[in-house]
Amino acid sequence: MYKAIGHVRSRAMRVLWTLEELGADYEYINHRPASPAMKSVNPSGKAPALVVDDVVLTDSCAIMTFLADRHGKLSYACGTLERARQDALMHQINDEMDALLWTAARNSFVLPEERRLPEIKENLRWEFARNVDRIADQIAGEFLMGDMMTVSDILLCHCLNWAYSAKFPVENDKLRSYARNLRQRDAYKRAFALGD
Ligand SMILES: N[C@@H](CCC(=O)N[C@@H](CS)C(=O)NCC(=O)O)C(=O)O
Repeated sequence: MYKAIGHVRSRAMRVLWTLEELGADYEYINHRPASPAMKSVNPSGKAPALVVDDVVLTDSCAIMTFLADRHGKLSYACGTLERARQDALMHQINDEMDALLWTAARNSFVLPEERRLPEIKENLRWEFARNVDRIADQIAGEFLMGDMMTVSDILLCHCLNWAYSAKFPVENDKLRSYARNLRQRDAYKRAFALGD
């Protein structure tokens, strides 16, 4: 059984949603990011982590990709062109969405107060709004890559949810309706409900 560690209202949601999509057996351990409990699992205090056979795996994208490969779902096979494209999409979403949202969060409440530069958020919002259309243009069907859902959809939908709560604009109808459909999935709802 997997142990999925980290609060569901953090990047841990990506891992929990992946586990639900795969129908995998797991235990959810609710540790807050940067808490002593989280540091006892991952010394950086960063969430999520996944414990597999007593080995601690870190980084949400690495964990999602590992799980998808292991269960033969939500991913194209290693060494295929589709997989290269899937990995490229993951990097793009990390560069063009996650990084901007995370920089905004760090300058709002994560960094020590004297290190925060709140004025940077206006620039980050502008850049995010520009990147939204770029990602939306790449949605090839019901899912980012067409007919098959992949871990890139979980990453993108999570970043769009995060954008909503951080008040970053997602003014693109295609992207909004794409995310709305993903949120209707039973696996998404089951993972989200872990935070209730
Ligand atoms: N690239 C990592 C980032 C992990 C990360 O920064 N997680 C946040 C919570 S969403 C965290 O634990 N922050 C606490 C900290 O940075 O001290 C991933 O995707 O897992």
